[in-house]
Amino acid sequence: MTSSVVQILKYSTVGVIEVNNPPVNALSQQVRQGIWESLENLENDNDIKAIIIHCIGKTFIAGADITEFGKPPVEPFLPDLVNKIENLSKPVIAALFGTSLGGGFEVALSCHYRVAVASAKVGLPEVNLGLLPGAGGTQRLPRILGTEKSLEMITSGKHYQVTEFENTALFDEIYQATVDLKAAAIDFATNMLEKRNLKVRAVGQQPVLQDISDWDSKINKISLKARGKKAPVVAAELLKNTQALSIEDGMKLEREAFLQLKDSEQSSALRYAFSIERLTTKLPFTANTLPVKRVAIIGGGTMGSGIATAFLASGYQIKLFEQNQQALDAGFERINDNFHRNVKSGRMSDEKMNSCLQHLELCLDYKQLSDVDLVVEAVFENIEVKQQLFKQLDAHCRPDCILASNTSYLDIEQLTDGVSHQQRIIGMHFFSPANIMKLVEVIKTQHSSEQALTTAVSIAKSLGKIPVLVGMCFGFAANRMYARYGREVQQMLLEGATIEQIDNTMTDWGMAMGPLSVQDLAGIDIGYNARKTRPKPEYDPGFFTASTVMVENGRLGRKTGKGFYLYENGKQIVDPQAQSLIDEAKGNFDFQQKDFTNEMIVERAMTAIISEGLSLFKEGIVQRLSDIDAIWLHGYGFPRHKGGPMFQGKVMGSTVISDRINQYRNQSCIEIWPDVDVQALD
Ligand code: T1G
Repeated sequence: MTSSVVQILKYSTVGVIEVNNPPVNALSQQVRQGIWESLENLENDNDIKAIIIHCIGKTFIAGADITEFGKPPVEPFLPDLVNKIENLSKPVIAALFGTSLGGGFEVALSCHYRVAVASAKVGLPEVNLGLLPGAGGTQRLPRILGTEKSLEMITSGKHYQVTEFENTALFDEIYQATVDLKAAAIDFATNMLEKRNLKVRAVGQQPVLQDISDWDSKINKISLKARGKKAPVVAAELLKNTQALSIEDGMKLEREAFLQLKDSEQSSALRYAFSIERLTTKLPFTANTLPVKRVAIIGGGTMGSGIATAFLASGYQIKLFEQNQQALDAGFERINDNFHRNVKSGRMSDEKMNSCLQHLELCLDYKQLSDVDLVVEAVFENIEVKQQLFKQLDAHCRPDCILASNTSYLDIEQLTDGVSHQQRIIGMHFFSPANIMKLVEVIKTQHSSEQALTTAVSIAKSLGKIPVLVGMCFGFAANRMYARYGREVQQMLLEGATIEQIDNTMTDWGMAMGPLSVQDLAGIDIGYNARKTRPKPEYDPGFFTASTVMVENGRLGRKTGKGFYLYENGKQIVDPQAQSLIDEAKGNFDFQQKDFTNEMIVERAMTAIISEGLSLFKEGIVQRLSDIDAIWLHGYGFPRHKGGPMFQGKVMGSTVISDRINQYRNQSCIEIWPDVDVQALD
């Protein structure tokens, strides 16, 4: 009995159901059907006394098939499949490796035994998709681990090393990572059969281990942490309300809650986010990637040291280049601190840190760059400085060495004018802190080769980053859109909104930080200096007046102890002085003052972002509207359960967006609210 994704193998009295559905053995309809039929086949086979569910490839089942969620469910439904496993007349053993997640872990929980390799991980990450475990996970896990641990696992959506459950009923055997898992599972079944110890142990027939006494305070904490996300709170309530029910009644309530969440906007936004961040690496061309092992990072400042840290942590050989020993030592210290923070937070072991740092070479002489495959420059954001640097790189690096600039807004073609082999020149714009933030804009100049771009995207992915291919324009895609957002909120400051109201409104709506707080964090002078490289738009008299006033009063943000806010001992404090500077500046204009509500602020800010995104798409700076959402999710702390600005635009629809743009254009001008193709949102 075989299908293209599930086959049966027989080893004496042990039947193995083998799943082979790359890339992650997701429980597609075909896989569910194949397992269902294989269970029936083996249950009716008198020679078979025990059944193993095993997968080949990189992992045991990693969950339901996310690509099926948007379509009507097709039988066999997963809850029915897991119940079939549990109620089978013969013992079923799950053999776990890789990441057994969601529905995959639920299949394992419905088995009568579970064995795993020590390197395996398990988890119920459904809340990350705006869902909850919908195939018995909320009912079986508490029957094995108790409600307290189950509540943590289900509402956090985290992945757990199986060794964490060594002395619990979750696993019957945990083998060394190098074991032949299928053989070990067959031995386990055979030995247990010989000892007549292999029983049909139905987890669902056991009582829930009710070890939570303070449900309300736990649920309250979960709700605060959820910051508007529904799924974790619904899951917690479900666990509380079903802990004393039978598995049948509990699964009925689980199913209802699951279906309700599945149809929610939050879940479609979170599922959208999951898929689009994997879409960004799909390029409109195919080219071989160049081999890159040795990378030179030029500049050991905040950005350069962060970028070097990211490369080192992913196993690259790094040459950190600076212009003098003092700067080089400072760069090394920053990298060292980054690694020590990783170790302190438990993200990295001491051994791993030491082996990474072994791959760091400190350089002062351009000649040392003659063998590198890629250079990422992160020197001072000044055209002349960068032009001088690129001349040196051209003279000392191999002609096929990719030269990437980390500039956030300078014209890369201008920086590299005269450099040989222009096809190897690109941008790789990391976001600060570069060892933490996932977004990398891979910037295509008019000469960049498809090979150089493909290589840069593949490298960014190997760093665990989200690369987005963007074209050349001032601020590329991310900063251009963020500047549009900044312009709109600062214009609202000139029309009556206050600093605190703007930031609180946007954070209450879900943004990780208020836009004015972001200015203070980054340094208000960064944008101010960037804008000074271009003429002030005649059509926009109020253009970034608030930032200008701050900078001209020495208020650059956190780094000077005050900007839009005051900073004392790291605490951000509302500063009436900042607001009065803006109120004073308002006197130079005759903008109609408005009594802003929070909704007005969000609506206008979102429409500005969506409008700029549509312009970027129309100009071909980005390949997809969803790439813009990946930028906002991973570059600017956009609330993941709202999908991204363009997802929001799709939810609101082209007519609403068009009407809003027209309304704002009438109060302003077409240069600020240009014609865009709103139909792209449909
Ligand atoms: N369904 C379909 N495709 C999936 C998938 C899934 N569950 N998970 C990953 N893929 C695809 C992914 O889109 C990409 O495709 C490729 O696999 C490699 O993924 C009833 C309802 C498993 C840790 O949430 O966390 O079960 O881009 O790049 O970095 O209660 O994928 O190559 O075309 O991420 O090695 C629960 C989600 C579902 C797991 C592997 N499960 N996946 O990471 O590879 S809901 C999840 C992951 C559920 C039940 C409920 C990761 C991974 P492509 P990748 P990776």
